[in-house]
Amino acid sequence: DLDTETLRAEATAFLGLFHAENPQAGSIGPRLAAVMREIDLTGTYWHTPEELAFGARVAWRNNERCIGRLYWRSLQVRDLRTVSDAGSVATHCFDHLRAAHNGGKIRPMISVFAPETPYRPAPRIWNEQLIRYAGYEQPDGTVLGDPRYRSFTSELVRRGWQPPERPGAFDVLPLVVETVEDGPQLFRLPEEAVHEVALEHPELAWFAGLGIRWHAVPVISNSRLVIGGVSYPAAPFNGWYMGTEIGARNLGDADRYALVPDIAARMGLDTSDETTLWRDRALVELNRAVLHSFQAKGVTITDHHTESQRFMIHLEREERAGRHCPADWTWIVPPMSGSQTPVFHRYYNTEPQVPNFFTDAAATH
Ligand code: HEM
Ligand code: NRG
Repeated sequence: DLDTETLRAEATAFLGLFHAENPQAGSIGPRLAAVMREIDLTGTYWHTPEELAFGARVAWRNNERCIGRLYWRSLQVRDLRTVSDAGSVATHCFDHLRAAHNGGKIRPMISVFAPETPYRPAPRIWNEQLIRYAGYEQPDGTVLGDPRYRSFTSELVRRGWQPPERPGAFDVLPLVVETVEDGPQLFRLPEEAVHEVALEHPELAWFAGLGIRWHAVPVISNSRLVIGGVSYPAAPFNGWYMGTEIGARNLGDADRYALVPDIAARMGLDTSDETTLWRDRALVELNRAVLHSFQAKGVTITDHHTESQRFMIHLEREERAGRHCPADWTWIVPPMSGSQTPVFHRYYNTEPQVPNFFTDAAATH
């Protein structure tokens, strides 16, 4: 039928790529024949560990939104395809957090759980990332914590999650793993798997008193990894943070923690007149605090100038390898001082490529 027809075509294209870039893997003929036979019999096929690792790395290499792709070859791949029950998925996610944190020297890593198959739906992780902070709607309509997770937080409360006795602005949400057998199940994250950095500023002594913190490792957990037509809906992955993700967006956006007006006021800036650029000045200090605090604690982080330069090197390397590197300007250009980075001043290939990561609309909370 049409589905297996598409699967055959995507499997063929992927195996072609795999064998072209990995000559040591031998000739494609026998492998291709075996995969076609397997699709005939089962409606899907099982990647070799080598195909899986290559496919995950190339999915990163192909992701048009990621500025950190220079390191795509270094991705550590945890092959957990035989793991499918909710409790084991959760436990392996917590192990992933510990292994990726690595005492502060963060390792880019992906954990690939059971694939989607015609005979068994894959497990799914509801959370956007393994570590996210609750957002509690207050009686006065404001939100305590991260407003982005306001509806997800109330959904979890409906499902029996008990927030801490005294709710705070940085309460880690439980993990939700859904399987066909057991439906969605909630798991509290073990404390030692959650590493956080308390923010302080290199000069502004009052900054530490604000009690702002952020988690050390971003592990995206609601992206579907697709390799050669096979879907892995549960495949959480991480690299390290670029400071602006935290300082300019998570803590700065008006619909997130919205800290800029408060910091500007404490800096004594004139916030009655936009032309003083108080927003820009406060945003810079907030971002300096993020980079400074991660560095002081020995947790890997990068700044948007360094990462932009590295991305330019990546583009050069890809071109030299004869590949078209797809990139989305609106995601690649950093959210502050864009024109001060080289990635701002050019156009990119936008033709999408597979393998890749896809965000399921249904899985977004
Ligand atoms: C997006 C940096 C590693 C896959 C991004 C973004 C940044 C970034 C700044 C944009 C995020 C945003 O604006 O919200 C980095 C850095 C890494 C890294 C510094 C350090 C090694 C990885 C790894 C993978 C990956 C290991 C996958 C294996 C992605 C994907 C997106 C993305 C799929 C799009 C996310 C979305 O659609 O929300 N990355 N990244 N990145 N990155 Fe990376
Ligand atoms: N902006 C999000 C994270 C998105 C992906 N960024 C990375 N990915 N650095 C946030 O939590 O702020 N990564 O795999 O390292």
